[in-house]
Amino acid sequence: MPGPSEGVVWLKRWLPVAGQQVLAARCRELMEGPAGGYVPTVRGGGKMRVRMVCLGRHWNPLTYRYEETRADYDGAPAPPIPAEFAALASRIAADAGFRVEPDICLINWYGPDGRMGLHQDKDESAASIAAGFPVVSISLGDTARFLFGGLRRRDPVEPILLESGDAFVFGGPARLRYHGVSRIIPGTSPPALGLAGRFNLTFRRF
Ligand SMILES: O=C(O)CCC(=O)C(=O)O
Repeated sequence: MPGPSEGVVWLKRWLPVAGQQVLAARCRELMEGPAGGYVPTVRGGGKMRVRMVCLGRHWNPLTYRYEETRADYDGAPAPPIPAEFAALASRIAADAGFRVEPDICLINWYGPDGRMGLHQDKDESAASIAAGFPVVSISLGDTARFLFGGLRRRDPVEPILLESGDAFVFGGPARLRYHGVSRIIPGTSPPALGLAGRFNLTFRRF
């Protein structure tokens, strides 16, 4: 597992279960609210294997650009990122040794068959990526088999089991490392959350 000197920090069980319950309830509301969750269709016509909601800016899966409204779906404006979400992400980043005020949050819901192919997060501004502002992720619910690779798609990937409450941060020289989710492990969520699946929140600075 790469470490802080390489820009990668895994904060196991960063968020206690009580905090996870609060965050999971907010994620549910946002998924079900106006401009809530939908299953995006990507370039080439395939459906993603997650339900997604974007806060702060909408990530368009057809153009791979951020925009104000959901041009690929229903034209609804992206809801703002709640101040408490941005503050939470800044705290996680600080614990990982980074200073950042994220202005985008993508919430992904993974059902039992959820997964996400290996990709780089490179649609933020060139200035943000050059500055190495990290991607900050926090997981809730079922454990995910997260794959963390290198800067080239063909580099070896390391499987990491991200559990509920875990935060994972990669920035600086690691900002463009490939990553994805190969599977969810059903039945592993803390019972107190009442989740049959997984929420993952990723924060970035545009
Ligand atoms: O679900 C995860 O842990 C990763 C999500 C992800 O890769 C993304 O939103 O870009």
